[in-house]
Amino acid sequence: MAIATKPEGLNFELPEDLKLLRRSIREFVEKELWPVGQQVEDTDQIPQATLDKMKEVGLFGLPFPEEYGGADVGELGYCVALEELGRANAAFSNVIGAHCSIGAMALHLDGSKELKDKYMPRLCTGELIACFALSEPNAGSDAANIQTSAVRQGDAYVVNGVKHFITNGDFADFATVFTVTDRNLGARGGITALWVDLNQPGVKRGPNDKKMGLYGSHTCELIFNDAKVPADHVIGQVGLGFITAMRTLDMGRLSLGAGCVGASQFGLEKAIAHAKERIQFGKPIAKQQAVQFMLADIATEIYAARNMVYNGAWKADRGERFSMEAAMVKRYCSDMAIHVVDRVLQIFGGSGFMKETGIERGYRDARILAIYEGTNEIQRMIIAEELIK
Ligand code: COS
Repeated sequence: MAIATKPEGLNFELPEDLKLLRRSIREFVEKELWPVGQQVEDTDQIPQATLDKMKEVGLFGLPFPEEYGGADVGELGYCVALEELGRANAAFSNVIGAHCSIGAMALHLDGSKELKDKYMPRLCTGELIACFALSEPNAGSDAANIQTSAVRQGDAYVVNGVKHFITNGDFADFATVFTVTDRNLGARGGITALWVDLNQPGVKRGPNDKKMGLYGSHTCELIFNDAKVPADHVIGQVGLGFITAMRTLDMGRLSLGAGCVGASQFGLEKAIAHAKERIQFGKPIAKQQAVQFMLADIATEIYAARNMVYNGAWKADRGERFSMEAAMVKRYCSDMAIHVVDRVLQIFGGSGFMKETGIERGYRDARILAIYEGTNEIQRMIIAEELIK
C-alpha cells in the first residue's frame, strides 16, 4: 500500500499585501500617534488633527468593502491592523474598534443594501462615526435582558430607554441600537437592531464617564426619549437583533484579541530594551534568570495568542462560524495582556510605577480588556456551551 506523499503543509506566511498593511500602519502609529500619546493621556482627548489623519489614511473603513470606499482587508487584515494600532495608546484602537469592529460592523453584516448604500461610504471615510449600543444598566452580561423599547407607529419606530457605557457615544453620529420589539419573545424573536441617528431631538448624551484608564476614548449614556427611527432603518429582520448583536460581537472579540497581541508585543520590546540597559549586581538584569523567565514566558504567550488570532480570523474570512474561537481569543488574549503588562512593570521596577515610562498607563488601560465586549466569564460560558452542545 502506498504511503501518502509529503503533505503540502500549512502556510503561516502573511500575504504580501498584509505585510505592506502592517508596515504602513506601524509607520503611521510611530509618526502620527506616538507623538501625541502623552497629550491624549493628559487631556483625555484625541486631537482633532490626529483624528483627521486617521480618517485620511482609511482607518475608519479598514474592514469594509471597496465598493463603499473601505479598504476591504478582510478579518485577517483587520486583525493585523489592530495589532499594530495596539502599539499606541489604547484610545486610538478603542475609537476605531467601536466604529469598525462593532458599530458599523452590524450594519455591514446585516443591513439592507439600501441602508448600506446610504451610509457605508460616509462611515468608511469617517465623515460619520458609529457606535454600538447594547449594554444597559441592568443588561450587561445578560444582554438579552435589555429594556429599551421600540414601538412601531406608522412608518417609524419610537424608541425609549437608556444605554450605558457606550464607547464613542459622545461624538458618534449613528448607533446600532438594540431594542425590545416583543417582550414575550426575548432573545429569540423579540429584539430588533435599529440604525439610529443620534443627532435628533429624541436623543440625549450623558456626560462622559470617569474611568480608571483609556483616556482619550470616551463612554457615556445614550438616552432615548421618543426617538423616531424610520422603519426602513431596521438592521436585518425585526426580531432577529440578538443574532446580529452576537455575530457582531464575534467580530469585535477577535479584533480585540489582536489589539492585546500588539500591546503585549510592544510591552515585551520595551521590557527587553530596559532589561539590557539596567545594570544591577554588576550586570544587565536581562542576565538574571528571574527576568529571563518573565521575558521567555511573555514571548511564549504572545506567540500562542498571535496564532490564535490569525487562525480565528482565517476561519472568519472563510465564512465559517467562529463564535467559540472568538470567545477563546478574547478570553486568552485579554488575560494575557493584563498579565504581560503586570510583568513588564515588574521588570521596570520602581520606574515602571512612574508616569513617564507610560507603563502604568498601559497597566490601567489593560484592566478593562477582561470585562468589555463580554466578560471573560461570559467567554468561558460560550466556550463551554459549545463543547457540551
Ligand atoms: N452567532 C449566531 N447566533 C448566536 C450567537 C452567535 N455568535 N450567539 C447566540 N446566538 C443565538 C443562539 O443560537 C440562540 O438561538 P437558538 O437557541 O435558536 O439557537 C440565541 O442566539 C440566544 O442565544 P443564547 O441562548 O446563548 O442567549 P443567552 O441569553 O443565554 O446569552 C450570552 C448568551 C451570555 C453569550 C450573551 O448574552 C452575551 O454575549 N453576553 C455578553 C454581552 C456582551 O458582550 N456585552 C458587551 C457589551 S457590548 S460591546
